[in-house]
Amino acid sequence: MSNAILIGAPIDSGQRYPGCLMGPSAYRVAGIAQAIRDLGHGLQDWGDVTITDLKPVTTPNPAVHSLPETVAWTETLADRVDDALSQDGLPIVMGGDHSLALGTVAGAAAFAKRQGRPLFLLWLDAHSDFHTPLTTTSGNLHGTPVAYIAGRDGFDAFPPFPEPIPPQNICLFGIRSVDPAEHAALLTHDIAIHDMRVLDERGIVAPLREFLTRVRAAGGMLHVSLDVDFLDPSIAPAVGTTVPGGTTFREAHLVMELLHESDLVTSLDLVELNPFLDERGRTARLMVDLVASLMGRKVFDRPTRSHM
Ligand code: 5AB
Ligand code: MN
Ligand code: MN
Ligand code: MN
Repeated sequence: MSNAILIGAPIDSGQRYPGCLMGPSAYRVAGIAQAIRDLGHGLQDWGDVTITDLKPVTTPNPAVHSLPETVAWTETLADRVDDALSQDGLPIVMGGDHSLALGTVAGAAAFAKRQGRPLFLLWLDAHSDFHTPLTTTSGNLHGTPVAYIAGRDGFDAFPPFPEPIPPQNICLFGIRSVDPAEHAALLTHDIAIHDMRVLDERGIVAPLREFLTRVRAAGGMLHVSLDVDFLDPSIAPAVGTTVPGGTTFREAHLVMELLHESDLVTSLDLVELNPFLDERGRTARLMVDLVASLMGRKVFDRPTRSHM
């Protein structure tokens, strides 16, 4: 059983579609705490994080906006996630847009470094989020966390990433929208890219198991970052950056069920939910149900499972 720690991160500054800051409230209204408790886990809610003083940081790319806010969120969330892991907790960070992962993964990396354990990253997303502040053309920093985590240049305004994750320990899953500058950079990094073309052909099970086997063999920690746009917009409309051709209801649950059975997940982000764009709460409820699958809710509960 886990000691789940909910951390609200009401962040809107990494993109330009106001509403993600209502995400933490929507998850609470949709019953995330009770869903986790019902599965027998411990549960604390640390409330919503806030930022205070902004530093006058700059970047040469004039397109970038909200850099001081994003740097402040990064520092604060890294600290909160590190604290939660240090208390033997499973931090579940409720966003907020995906720029929050600049901080959450930095916190997990700082903790992993002290433990002498490698950190792995599973990125469930329509996008590769591999821009740097220098290459982004939209200027939206929610498109940059994977580059920061992998140790790419261009993040001078940010705290140095504690221990960049080697590309071989990063797995992008579900992607179907990659900008030219991201594509060029991905070609020079040995990151596992399971785009939708690959998942259509191979299904989700084999590629995910391959990655989880590597995490287990290395004795690694595993951070999972779940972007709402990983899901097909027909089942998850509450997101600013919809991309057709996403994962189905059952594919997404199966990912979560396999993650639960692996018992490898040590921290989790829920990002990009924009409740203002939802239809009667269905996206928030689906995200909570996916968390429940990750925490052990089953379609049919058998006493033992023999198919692993
Ligand atoms: B998300 C885009 N590549 O840089 C850009 O939703 C989209 O966190 C980024 O995955 C999407 O603006 C960021 C076009
Ligand atoms: Mn601390
Ligand atoms: Mn994303
Ligand atoms: Mn995305």
